[in-house]
Amino acid sequence: MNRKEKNDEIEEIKYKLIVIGDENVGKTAILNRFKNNQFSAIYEPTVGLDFQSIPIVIDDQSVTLLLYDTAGQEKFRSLIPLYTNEANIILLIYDISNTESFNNIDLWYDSLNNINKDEVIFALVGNKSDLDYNRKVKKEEAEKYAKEHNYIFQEVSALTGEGIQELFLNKLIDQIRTQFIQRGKNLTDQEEEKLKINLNSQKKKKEENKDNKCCRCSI
Ligand SMILES: Nc1nc2c(ncn2[C@@H]2O[C@H](COP(=O)(O)OP(=O)(O)O)[C@@H](O)[C@H]2O)c(=O)[nH]1
Ligand SMILES: [Mg+2]
Repeated sequence: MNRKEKNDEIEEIKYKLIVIGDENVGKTAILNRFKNNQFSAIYEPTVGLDFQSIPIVIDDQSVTLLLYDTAGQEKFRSLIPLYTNEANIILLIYDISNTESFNNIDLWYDSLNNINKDEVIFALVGNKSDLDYNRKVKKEEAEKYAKEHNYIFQEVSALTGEGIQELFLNKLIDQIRTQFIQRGKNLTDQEEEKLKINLNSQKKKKEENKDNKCCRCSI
């Protein structure tokens, strides 16, 4: 969570979400399914990075989700730290019809050596649930693995959209909310006061703009 202060006001909170996993597991497809189906988002391509920002509101707090797609870095695991720098949410993605992609999740996790893993929300995501007839990774096995490692777990299909809302709008948002509560407790009195002022001004703006909503994702 990056809370940048400027002119005594606390700016919106930004959460950087990144996807990692073998090539072809459906990282790009999952992000596209989430962006295009659930939200009207603004596309902001950046040189060398595919990156998009999505505004959401959680309990009156504006949060911008920054979704980063790999630009082929998954071919070279050693390049991953460049991309995962300052990530707040990491989706570890495998393909349920590809055992190797599941077995490689450990390697992907181990390659994250430049971040404080305790600060990051991890989710293990089994994509291509529509290929159940060709399933190689048992749901129970993956679920158990996720539990042991304290990861959120969700099977999804970027193709049909199954599980996508559950992952992004329920499980991840709940976890962000939990982090707010935990971190709120650690704020100094001064920080807390600033946060309150900022939340009140946001609330006022929201009421003024009630008929002029820019996104459909108020939660
Ligand atoms: N059946 C099925 N195919 C998928 C799904 N998601 C992605 N794909 C296909 O898997 C291939 C790789 O997807 P892509 O998003 O490019 O994978 P990435 O390399 O991890 O970004 C493409 O041919 C996609 O059409 C899914 O949920 N179900
Ligand atoms: Mg891709």
